[in-house]
Parts: sequence; structure tokens; C-alpha cells
Amino acid sequence: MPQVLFENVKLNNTISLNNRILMAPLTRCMAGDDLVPTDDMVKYYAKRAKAGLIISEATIIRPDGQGYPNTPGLFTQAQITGWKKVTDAVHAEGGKMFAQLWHVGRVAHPYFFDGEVLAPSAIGIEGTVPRMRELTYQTPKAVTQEEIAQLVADYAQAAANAIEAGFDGVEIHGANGYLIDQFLHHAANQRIDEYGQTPENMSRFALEVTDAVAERIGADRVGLRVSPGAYFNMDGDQRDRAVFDYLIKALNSRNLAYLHVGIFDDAMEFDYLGGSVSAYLRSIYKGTLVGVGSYTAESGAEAIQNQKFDLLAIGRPFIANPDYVEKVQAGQAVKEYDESMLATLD
Ligand code: FNR
Ligand code: 8K6
Repeated sequence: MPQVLFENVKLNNTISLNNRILMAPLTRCMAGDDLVPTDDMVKYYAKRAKAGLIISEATIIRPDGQGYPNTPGLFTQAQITGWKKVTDAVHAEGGKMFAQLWHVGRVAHPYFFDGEVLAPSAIGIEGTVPRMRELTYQTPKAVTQEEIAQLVADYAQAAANAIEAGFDGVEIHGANGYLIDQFLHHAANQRIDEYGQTPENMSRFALEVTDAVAERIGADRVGLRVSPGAYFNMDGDQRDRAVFDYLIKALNSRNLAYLHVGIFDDAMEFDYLGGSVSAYLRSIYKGTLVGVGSYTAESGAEAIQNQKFDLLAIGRPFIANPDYVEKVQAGQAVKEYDESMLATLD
């Protein structure tokens, strides 16, 4: 049994975890009508409450943040009430849970809402919406500064809604090519105002959202996920390195609960980062770092022992094994993940 994973950890004076294993955020596209969490979702999360911290599937902060079918929201009273059932069930099992706050930016599709697709710049992505291949991605509209201010306010409101829904905190989804990440990469951000061109300007939106959310619910309850290595709905650019150097240094003084790597396989190396995303972030970030990406309990524990990161997030194996933590603790083999498992919520 990889013992280091089963230590209690104090993230700060507000949040302590029973172990170092996090359930990674996993979009399941199973929310009900009006994007309200269902009773099946209550059961699904409660079964996984032995994780030190569950991070919810990405949850949209407002209607135009949606890019996939049946992703839950946190902007209506019915959604808040639905999530409260989930968090109550997780707490009853002794677990803790953060909500992942999401706006997909240019990965949105107006099939899901009335309005325009918004992004830093009018640069679209190729392709079609997963599971709805008839929907082709559109060229987004570059947001105005007034719209940026509203987005920042809407992230803060969604964070307040998350606390009302009983979450222990929130993770801001700044990763995987979605809205916040779009501001951080040159391939998606070609603005010429104070949100573009320089590392300070390109980091501005991410920091404004982080600060607004922290001010509303307390920095102790806020995590952030980032993808300095572009790999999903995004192209990398040598100049992105300076943007993330600036952003991560600026985060050092924010005293967040944690910073979370956004990647599918942490063995991936990026030339402009000088190696893996986790190694790059560790070289700059002074706070708690959550590693992720094709780890097993054994390889993740070894990485923690070698101080590559502090906490281990597990994604696909948690879909395959609701009792992942119990199995690892008992030294039992875990079931292999298979994409066909996405069809049902067990
Ligand atoms: C993901 N991932 C993901 N990431 C995120 O930040 N928000 C999300 O909602 C999702 N949704 C999602 C759905 C599915 C089906 C998969 C497979 C992945 C990425 C996930 O959190 C994690 O980073 C990767 O799965 C890599 O970790 P594992 O699976 O190798 O442990
Ligand atoms: C499952 C329905 C849609 C969920 C969208 C959330 C994003 C995760 C989807 C998985 C896609 C994997 C892409 C991995 C790219 C790796 C490149 C090396």
C-alpha cells in the first residue's frame, strides 16, 4: 500500500483532507433537464466520498458557458438545490467536495443557449461537438471589456452559489483550452487591449477571476487548474512560457488552497516548458501542487515521495472503480478503465 497517499493533509486553516487522493473533475454529461444534478449523480459521488477531496465534473457558471450536452450548472436555484443533495451525501460519508467552475469560451455551441459564442479573440477551433457531431464549432465573438467584467462577476457569483450548495470550496477551471486558458495562450488570444499581447495582460483575466472568487468565498476555499502545455483545443506557442511564468509567480502571493495540473498524461513533455507540466509548475509554484495524468497509486505515491507534487488526482480509474481508495488501501487490484464505461453513471 503506498502509505504516503493515506496521510492526513492540512491545506490551510480551513481545509484538511483525510488522504492525498483527489477525484479529478470528470465531465459525464448526465445532468438532468435544466442542467440540474440528478439522484443518480448523488449516488455516483457519494460512492466516491473516500477520496480526500472530490472535485466535481466541470459545472457551467452561466448558459453561454456550455459546450457539451447535459453538463450541470450553478446559476439557478434548482441547480443549487440539486447540488446540495450531492454535497450532503458526500459529507454524510465523511468526504469533502469542491465544485469545478467552468466556462468553455470558444468551445461553446449556441445549440445549447440563446446568444453568441464568446472568447478573447475571434479565432475559432476546428471540428464538431463530441457526441453531437452535427454541430460544427463557430467563430466566436471577441469579448468587450464590459463583457469581461460581467464574466468575472459571474464566476464570483457561481462560487457563492457553490458555497450555498454546500461545497467545501471551488476549483476554477483555467485548463484544457476553455475560456480562461484561451486568454493565456497566444494561439487564442490576439487582443491588443490590456488583456492581450504581454504576459501581464494575458494573465489579467485569470487573476481577476481568481481574485474575485477568493474575495467572495475566501482564498482558503479556492483551487485553480491550469494547462501551460497546450494539448486540447489549443496550439502551443513558445511565447506562452512567459505568460505562465508571470501567472504562476503572481499566484504565489494568492494563498490558494492548491494549484492543479491540467493534463491527460504527465509523461508528456513540452519543449517550451523544458519538460513535463508538473515539473514546470513545481519549479515556480510555492504552494500545494496537485499532480495528475495517467498515474497509478504506485507511480503517484512515488512522485509525491520525490516531491514532484503534493496531492494526486485520479480521473479515469475513479470512473472504473467507485471504491478506488478502499481498493488501493487494501492492496487490491483496480479495474481497468474503458471508454464504454462513460455510457452509464455507476
Ligand atoms: C476529463 N478531464 C476533465 N478535466 C477537467 O478539468 N474538467 C472536466 O470536467 C474533465 N472531464 C473529463 C471527462 C473525461 C471522461 C475524462 C477522461 C477526463 C480530465 C481529467 O480531470 C484528468 O485530468 C485526466 O483524465 C487525466 O487523469 P487520469 O484519468 O489519467 O487519472
Ligand atoms: C465525454 C463527453 C465530453 C467531455 C468533455 C470533457 C473533456 C474531456 C474529454 C476527453 C478528451 C480527451 C482528449 C485527450 C487529448 C490528449 C492529447 C494528447
